[in-house]
Amino acid sequence: MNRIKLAIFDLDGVITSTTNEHFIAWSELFKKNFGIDLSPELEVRTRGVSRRDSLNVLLDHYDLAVDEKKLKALMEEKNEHYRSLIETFDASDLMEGALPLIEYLREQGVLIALGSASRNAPMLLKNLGIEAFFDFVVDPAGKKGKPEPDIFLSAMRHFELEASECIAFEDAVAGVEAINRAGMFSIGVGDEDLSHADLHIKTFKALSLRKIKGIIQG
Ligand code: B16
Ligand code: MG
Repeated sequence: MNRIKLAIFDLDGVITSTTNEHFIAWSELFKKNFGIDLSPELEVRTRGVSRRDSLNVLLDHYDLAVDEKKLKALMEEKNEHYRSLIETFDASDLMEGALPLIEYLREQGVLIALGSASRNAPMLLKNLGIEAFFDFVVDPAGKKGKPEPDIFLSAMRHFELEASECIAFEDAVAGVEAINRAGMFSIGVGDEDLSHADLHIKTFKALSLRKIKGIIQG
């Protein structure tokens, strides 16, 4: 009998990589509107962070202040460009090993949810052809963004589970922090310093079925 009943996946950086597309859209926005070339090291500070919070991080970095109307216009402009960049995404853009892991977890009777901060997540899941693998997709609208735990807790509550019955996968520092604050077992994926995760793997190839079976059986 599994102890773990629900696995929650982040999208960007875990199931597919849209890091470049997000940053290209932010970079063009700042160049066009403020004549600024975004410093590449800012990219990591927008990972897993909502659109509005990402924009505020970038504006603060350059000591720029805009009113709410301009803020909304900037978010909209960035999003339109970002959506045009991900239009061509398909199954070939899935992160290696992500889908086999999801399929294995489903075979083991574990429910699958998406816990992404991205409001474009439903479109991406469709483009990637993996909508049907998800029992629940969290709507991030109106929820506190990562590192607050709300997105992960929302999936847990949907299935009326306890945190000890959930695991979650994240590529971002703020995302792992959010899982930890939710009290769930956190699995950090990728090259970032995710030493605060309960388990950190560079790629899904590093996660054997034996290991994941051990985690879900507790
Ligand atoms: P959107 P995740 C996050 O996705 C991205 O990592 C982050 O860069 C982005 O700002 C955020 O989604 C919001 O995305 O503008 O599409 O609503 O990693 O939580 O899946
Ligand atoms: Mg992410």
